Amino acid sequence: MRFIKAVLSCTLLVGMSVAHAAPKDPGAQSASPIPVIQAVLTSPPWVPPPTQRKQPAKVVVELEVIEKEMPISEGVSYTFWTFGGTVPGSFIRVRQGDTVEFHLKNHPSSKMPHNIDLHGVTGPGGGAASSFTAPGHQSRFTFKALNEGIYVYHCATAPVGMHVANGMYGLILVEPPQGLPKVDKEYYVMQGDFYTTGKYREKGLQPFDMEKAIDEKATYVLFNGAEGALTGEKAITAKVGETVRLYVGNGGPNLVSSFHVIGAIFDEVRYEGGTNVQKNVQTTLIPAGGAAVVTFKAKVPGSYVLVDHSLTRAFNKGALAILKINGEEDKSIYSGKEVDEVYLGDRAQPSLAAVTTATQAAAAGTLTKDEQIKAGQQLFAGTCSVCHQGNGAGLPGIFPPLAKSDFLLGDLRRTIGVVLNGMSGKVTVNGTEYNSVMPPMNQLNDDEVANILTYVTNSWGNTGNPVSAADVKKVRAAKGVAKAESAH
Ligand code: HEC
Ligand SMILES: [Cu+2]
Repeated sequence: MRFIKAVLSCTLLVGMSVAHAAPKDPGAQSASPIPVIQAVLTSPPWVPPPTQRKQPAKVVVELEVIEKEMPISEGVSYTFWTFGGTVPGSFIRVRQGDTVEFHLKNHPSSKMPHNIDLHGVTGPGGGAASSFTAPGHQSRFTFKALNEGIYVYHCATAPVGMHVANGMYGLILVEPPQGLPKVDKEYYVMQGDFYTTGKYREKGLQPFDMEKAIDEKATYVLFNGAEGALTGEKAITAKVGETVRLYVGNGGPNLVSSFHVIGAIFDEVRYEGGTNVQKNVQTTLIPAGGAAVVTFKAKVPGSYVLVDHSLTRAFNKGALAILKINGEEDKSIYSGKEVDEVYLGDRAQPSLAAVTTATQAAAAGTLTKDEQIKAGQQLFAGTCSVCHQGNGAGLPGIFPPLAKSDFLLGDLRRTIGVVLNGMSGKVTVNGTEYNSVMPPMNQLNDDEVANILTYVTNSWGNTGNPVSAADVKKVRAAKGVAKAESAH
C-alpha cells in the first residue's frame, strides 16, 4: 500500500515534455525528438517502476541534500546527512543510453557543503567535481548512462569517510535497453556502518566518532539507516509464488557485507551489480561502494531474516531485516514451524519502548522501580532468556535458575559481577552444582544491567531492592576484584 501511494504521488510530479533533440546524440533515432522526463525518485525500501521505454530519453533528476536528526535505534538519534531525506538516499532509475541532467540541491539549513559521485557516471569524480554545492545552493551537470548496472552513489566531500558514515549514499539503476525481466516485488535495501561515541543502543543523541570510524570499529551496522527500519510493521513483504528482486547496496564507508537471507536461496544474483548472473547462491559478498541484484521465488511462508552473515553485526549491531512471506504452507518443501523466537530474541521486533522510558526517567532523576522492572523485562528477553529461559527456571544441568536462586540473591555485588564479567567453573545454586560457562555481558551499559537485575530480583518469586546504575558502575570499575570474587 505504501508503495502505491509513493508511486502515485510521484507520478503526479512527472512532467513529460518533448525537446527537439540534438541529432549527435548517438543512442537516439536521428530525426525523432528525445522525450524529456522528470525522474521518479523513491524512498527506501521502494523502487521506482520500470522505465518501459524503447528509446533513450533526457531524464531530469532533482536530488536535495538534507541534514537531519533521525532515530538510529530505539531511543537513540543521530544527525544523518541524506540525499533526499532518507538513508539510503532516493533510488534513481534510468535506462542505458539516457542523458541524465542532474540537479543537486543543498538545503539552506545544511551546515556542510556536499557533492555527489555516481558510480554509474563515466567522467572524473563521477560527477563530484561538477557538483560541489554549498548550503542553500544548487549545481547541475549532465552525463550519459553508458553502462547498464546497479550503481552506488555517494557524497565525496572531505572528509569523505565522515560524509558517507553519516548516511550519504544510495543506488542508481541503469536498466538494460530491453529492461529487466518482470518480477512481482522489488525492494531497495542498503547496508551501512555507523560510528557513535556512545555504545550500541546507548540512549540519546549520539555524535559521530571519527576515531572509531578510522579504526573501523562500527557501533551499528544497519540496513536502511536505522535499527528496525525493516522489521515488525516495517518488514518488507511478499506472497507465496511471487518472485522477489532485491537491489542491495553497501554504502560502507568501511565494512563489506556478506549478504544472506536466512532460509532462502538466491535463484539468481547479478553479483557486483554487473551483467553476469550467478545461480543458486547462499551468501553474496557486497563490497563497500558496491551493489548486487538478488532474485528468488517466495515458496514457503514465514519470516525470512536478511543479515550480514558476519553475525555479530546482525545480532549485536543491528544488521537485520525481515522479509515476511504470506501464503499457504507447502509441506512438501518444508514441514512447518516458524523462525524460532529465541534465535532472534528482541532483534526481530525491537519493542524497547519501556527501555527508552526508563532511560529518560533516569536522566530526569525520576526513575521508579516499576519502570526499571518493565525495561529490564524487555532486555532480559533479548539477552538472558535464551539460556536462563523466560521464566528464569534455567535448564537442568546446563543453565542454573535465576528464580529463587540463593546464589543470585545472596550477594548482589557478586551478581552484577557475573553479568559484567561472565562466569565459569563450578557454582552451586540451591544445592545443585553447575560447571559451565556464561559469556560476559559487558556490551550492556550500566542502566541496562541495573534494569535487568532489578527485573530478575523482583520476578518469579524473587524479591529485592532495585539495583542502580551507580551500583553497576562501581562493580565495573572494580572489574578485577569482582572477577576474583565470582570465581569462588
Ligand atoms: C549463553 C548462555 C547465558 C546467557 C545469555 C546468560 N547466562 Fe547467566 N549463566 C549461564 C551459565 C552457564 C551460568 C553458570 C556458569 C557456571 O557454571 O560457572 C550462568 C550463571 C548466572 C548467574 C549465577 C548463577 C545463578 O543462577 O544465580 C547469574 C546471576 C546469571 N547467570 C545471570 C544472567 C543474566 C542476568 C543474564 C543476562 C544479562 C545472563 N545470565 C545471561 C549462561 C548464560
Ligand atoms: Cu556530503
